[in-house]
Amino acid sequence: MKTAFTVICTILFISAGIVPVQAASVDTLVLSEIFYDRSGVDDRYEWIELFNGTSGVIDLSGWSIGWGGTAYSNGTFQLNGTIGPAEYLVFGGPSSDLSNGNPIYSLAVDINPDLQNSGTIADGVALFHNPASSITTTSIPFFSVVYGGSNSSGLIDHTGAVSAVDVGDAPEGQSIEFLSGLDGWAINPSPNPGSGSLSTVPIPPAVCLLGSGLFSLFGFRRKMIKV
Ligand SMILES: [Ca+2]
Ligand SMILES: [Ca+2]
Ligand SMILES: [Ca+2]
Ligand SMILES: [Ca+2]
Repeated sequence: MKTAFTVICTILFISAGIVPVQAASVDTLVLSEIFYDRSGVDDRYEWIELFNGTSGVIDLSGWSIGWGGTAYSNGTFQLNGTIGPAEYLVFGGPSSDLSNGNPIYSLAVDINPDLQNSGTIADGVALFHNPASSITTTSIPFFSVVYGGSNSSGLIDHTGAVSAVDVGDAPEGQSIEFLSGLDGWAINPSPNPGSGSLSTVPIPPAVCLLGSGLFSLFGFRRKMIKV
């Protein structure tokens, strides 16, 4: 009966259109978009966007970004501040105009050295759940993206294994964007710093869980009365 109740709840939620699209949901802090190749000089126009897919505020002081061609530790910077649930934040610049999507920076920092522009040999950007000062060539990222041709440099993913190439090389003026765990990364011809299509993992149908619990309690009491 409890299972039946859950099934009924699920049907009700689906029929009411309340069940969100799972494909765009993430449940962690992720790199959500990277702009690494402007039309013209890249310096001071590159940016990295993060998305908080959790239901809580994340203190970014324990997190950092690393990037490079041969290793993520070729360049690093320390994040700071906080990022709220389902919030996008953009780091980099500090320049902002139409050529790089008009970003508004949470942390205006000249990414130095500049992000690699990929090509036949893939490059990578990684999010570390460690301070920047501790990042080495062997640090395992919390989340990463490898973009471009072949990953002949052996950049690793969050498992510590050599990463697959996540997405091709974005033409200048375009970005690479994380769409979700299922859809992965894609080249975005219209960079959208500070926004996107990601959402947090939907809250379990609390009403159903509560209802299911009450049903159990009610059923239990009925049994008690019978005895
Ligand atoms: Ca660049
Ligand atoms: Ca360029
Ligand atoms: Ca720079
Ligand atoms: Ca975006």
